[in-house]
Amino acid sequence: MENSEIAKIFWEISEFLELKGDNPFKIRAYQKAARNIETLSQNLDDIYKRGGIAALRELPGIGQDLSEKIESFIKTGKVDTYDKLRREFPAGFINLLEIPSLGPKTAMLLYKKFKVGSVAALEKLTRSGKLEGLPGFGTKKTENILKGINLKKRVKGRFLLSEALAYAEPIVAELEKLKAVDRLLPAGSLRRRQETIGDLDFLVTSKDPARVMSGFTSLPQVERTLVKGGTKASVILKNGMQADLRVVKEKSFGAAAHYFTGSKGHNIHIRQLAQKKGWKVSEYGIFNTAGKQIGGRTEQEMFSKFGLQYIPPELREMRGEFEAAAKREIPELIEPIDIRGDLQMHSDHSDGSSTIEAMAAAANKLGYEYIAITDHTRSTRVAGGQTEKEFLKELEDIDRINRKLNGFRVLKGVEVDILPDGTLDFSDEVLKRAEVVLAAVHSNFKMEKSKMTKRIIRALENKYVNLLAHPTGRLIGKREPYEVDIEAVIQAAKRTGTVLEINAYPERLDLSDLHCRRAKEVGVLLAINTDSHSPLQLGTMKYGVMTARRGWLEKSDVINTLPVGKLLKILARKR
Ligand code: DGT
Ligand code: CA
Ligand code: CA
Ligand code: ZN
Repeated sequence: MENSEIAKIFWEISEFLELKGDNPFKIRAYQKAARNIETLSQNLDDIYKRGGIAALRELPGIGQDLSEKIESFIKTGKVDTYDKLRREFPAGFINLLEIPSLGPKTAMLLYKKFKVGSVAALEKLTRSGKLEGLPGFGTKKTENILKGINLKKRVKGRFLLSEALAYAEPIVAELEKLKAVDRLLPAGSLRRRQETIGDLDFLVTSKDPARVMSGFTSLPQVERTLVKGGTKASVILKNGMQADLRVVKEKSFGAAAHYFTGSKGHNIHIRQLAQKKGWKVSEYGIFNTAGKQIGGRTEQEMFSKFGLQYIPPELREMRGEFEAAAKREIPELIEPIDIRGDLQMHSDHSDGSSTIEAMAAAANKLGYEYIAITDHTRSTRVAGGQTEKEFLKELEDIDRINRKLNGFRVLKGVEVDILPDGTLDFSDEVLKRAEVVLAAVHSNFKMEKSKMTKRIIRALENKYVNLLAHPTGRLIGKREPYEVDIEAVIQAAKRTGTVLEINAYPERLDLSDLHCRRAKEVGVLLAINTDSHSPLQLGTMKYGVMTARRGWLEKSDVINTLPVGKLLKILARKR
């Protein structure tokens, strides 16, 4: 069983309950559990095998009731509550729920009024213009429905980087166990750390390709085999993803690694460089005019033979990497080990599932020197946002906790809401008391572009705002970024000395790689934060680092690589 399967069931249960107008706390509990499960680094199956239902109950956000539902799903592949709820609603309606921008309430309305029971039928209906003019269905709303349909089509069949990595991991482990496998490299977009992954590409060197082929196609993760040749195979995995495997000889390993890592555009450029010299490049090597192999045993040679500095996989996107490599100006990309702390997370003072102490202990274990606790403010009621008074009380708790911690530091932070007019949810008097103020948009996402841009810039102009959290608000495959002039926001960050966040939460990765790069060019500093709601989620930092690397960032571009003293100085520079 995949964790994502049970997470999806919990999400859907929450949606059904919402539709029925059930208890909001119950709904929230399902959503929280689903979110926690999605970012869990271990497989629920394994946890259950090792510790039974008691171990499930220890997971954040999973109580008696939900642990029983997980157990039932592991044992029988079914959850009764879910099946019952589904039966209460018509099947056609369930199909509509798959559109990201369509909430259960609107879906139900459309279903009842127009008897549409499929995504295709809804698209037709929306395009016909019949929806416009209905109460509650302006041009904006129908546009959003179409956007949601497009979004669903576009990401269809693609997987989040985090999902693909988690899925590839056990496959890599299984393949490495095969005796016939000498070298193994997961290549393709996965190696380039692209934010969504179409399929997995494995490269193997072996003296016995036939053995590798049969080993690969009989992996437990394989659903069915599409192609099985002498050195190539393609399979469909049980999660619906395709995986390709290629076997090459040792002397071609570098050329094949380069070829199968891509991107396609990057590969084509290398071929053109070869042509200019009268050479030929393929996945088997670099060959001279006489057809003799003159390079390609190592990947390094794929660059050095052309007088280029080595280009890390994350940069192979035809975004100026060849020019930089020729000038020997490839950046020294940030590494996970450079991270010294995490500046966005939630505790049980708002919608987190753990105490401040537990978050600190977990971060300490990861080798961090500090964290900032940044609970929500009052306007974000659904996420347990605190009043000013509750927040000031939390600060006292943090002081008390810090006195007990040896050297590790919990910074006093807050994730304050940016209200529709760009003012903040807490007064300056209160914000002043925090060491790290993150400002974020959590409501009124559908503003006009110029208004949204003004709203955010006004927040950046507040001298207590250190950081803009998840600057575009996107959820990959679920919600488009809000309409905002990101260039103007980056310029405002520069002018006001505000740091921009790379939110490492797997479906956010916000800022995206390209925006990070632009921020760096303009001279804006960044912070990579996990936005964790439980200790286990702290591990998602790696996805943020991957995004930063694709954004050409170095250690010096990211403030949470600094020791706490220097960090606090940077944070204090606006005040
Ligand atoms: P994906 O799977 O859509 O997330 O993206 P990739 O980049 O993994 O693409 P994929 O799986 O089609 O191919 C893996 C790599 O193989 C790709 O990055 C570059 C190389 N490759 C595939 N087809 C071609 C091609 O037609 N020309 C060249 N030059 N390289 C190719
Ligand atoms: Ca691929
Ligand atoms: Ca492929
Ligand atoms: Zn937030």
